Amino acid sequence: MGKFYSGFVSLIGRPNVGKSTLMNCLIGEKIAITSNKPQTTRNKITSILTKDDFQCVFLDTPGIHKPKHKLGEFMVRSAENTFKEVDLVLFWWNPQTRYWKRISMCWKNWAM
Ligand SMILES: Nc1nc2c(ncn2[C@@H]2O[C@H](COP(=O)(O)OP(=O)(O)OP(=O)(O)O)[C@@H](O)[C@H]2O)c(=O)[nH]1
Ligand SMILES: [Mg+2]
Repeated sequence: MGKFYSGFVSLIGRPNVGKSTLMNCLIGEKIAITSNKPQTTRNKITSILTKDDFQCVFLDTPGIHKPKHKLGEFMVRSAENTFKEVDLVLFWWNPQTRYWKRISMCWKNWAM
């Protein structure tokens, strides 16, 4: 029997960039709600892709935005919290934004 690989992958980015659509595509089923309205995903959604030689757990997350209320704060926090749970983060991001700098700093702290 060959090697079996497994890991956790978080999907992170601005609202409405296609995170949930990509996860559904990778899994081959409609697990997460998708729509053309930003902030459709309100909480972390987990799905598992199992193949003969690997298993991948995807974490779809709410879009990162500047929160205007408690629900928004919860959504952004639930996305950022996945950083601590995963082996890999897939980012949809403009690297010149301030948020990206903040994440790079957080990432360094977590990696130490
Ligand atoms: N043209 C195009 N549209 C896409 C693509 N992927 C997703 N969309 C559309 O973009 C919109 C948003 O898709 P979602 O998957 O809901 O986006 P999301 O990043 O999960 O959004 P939030 O949950 O609000 O953060 C939907 O109308 C999708 O049909 C793509 O690759 N190309
Ligand atoms: Mg979504």
